Amino acid sequence: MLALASVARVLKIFFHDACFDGTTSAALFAAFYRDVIDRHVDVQAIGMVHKDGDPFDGMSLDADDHACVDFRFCADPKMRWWFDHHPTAFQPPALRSVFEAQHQATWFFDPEAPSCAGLIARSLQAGWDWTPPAHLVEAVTWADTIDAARFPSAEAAIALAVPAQRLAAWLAHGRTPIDTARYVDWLSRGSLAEVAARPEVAAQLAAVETERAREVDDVKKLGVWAGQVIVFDRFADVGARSPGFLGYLLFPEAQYAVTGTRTTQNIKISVGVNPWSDKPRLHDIGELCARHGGGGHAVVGGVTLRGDELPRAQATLAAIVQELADG
Ligand SMILES: [Mn+2]
Repeated sequence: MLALASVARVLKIFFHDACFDGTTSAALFAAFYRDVIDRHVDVQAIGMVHKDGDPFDGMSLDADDHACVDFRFCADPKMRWWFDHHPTAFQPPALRSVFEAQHQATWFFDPEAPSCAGLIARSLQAGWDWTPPAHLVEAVTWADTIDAARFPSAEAAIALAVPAQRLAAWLAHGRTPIDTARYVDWLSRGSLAEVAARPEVAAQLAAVETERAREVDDVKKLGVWAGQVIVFDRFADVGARSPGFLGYLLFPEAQYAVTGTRTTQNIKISVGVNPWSDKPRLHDIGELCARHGGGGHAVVGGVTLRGDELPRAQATLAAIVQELADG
């Protein structure tokens, strides 16, 4: 047990944006903080995206306390709490020696954990004897399933039948940073079903379902083969989404999928191994993406560049496809 004497007024939680596990992790930590550290804490949830260079550059650690969940290690001593399970958490790799030398009791890293939310739940139970409320236990179980793609089939993975999967699809696209910060607060206090039923969210979830049908047609037309890699280049279509698991449903022979998407702010290259392919995986995707300025896990990763770096993004996508296609 740690002695936690200081009372925090404002807690900033930096979390992996647009991600079911990232938001569940943030909601879980917010609930813990209210239960154990400061009942009246004002939580500010801030979505983080992986980018080339230091993603914390320009993020001010000016609150009373700071936490980072499901996202890269930040060596600033003001980042008192840290939980991550991404093998590429230490960038540059020299940061790993800071982590290892300091051994903070409030830093947790387990690259084997299927979800960061699961890692947080286990760590807070062991260290602070805190048991999450039932609604968050349910969300953690879903984070383990979704983040590790533990679905029996691509059909099951893209299903929108239950609130967790509808919310995961909505988080992946279609919401604003403010929506997401409010979502984290709601989930810290209520169940996935309750959050999905909120009027602010329900209408957007319905829109996600409507767009799914159109998305199936678009993605079918979009896929281009490069060896065993299916490539979805959506750079020309600003705001278009990554097909995610839908890509594997429509192109089940693919061993890897590489997608390029673009908003006005960011350009993203997403790379994944088909979880339902029985062919052996020859590449570590997180390591491959890290070499291009991104990161991720062994089976899924990405590179995020600035919105004005299209030529570099096109070259990066081509290089990644080439490397995967060469086997
Ligand atoms: Mn995660």
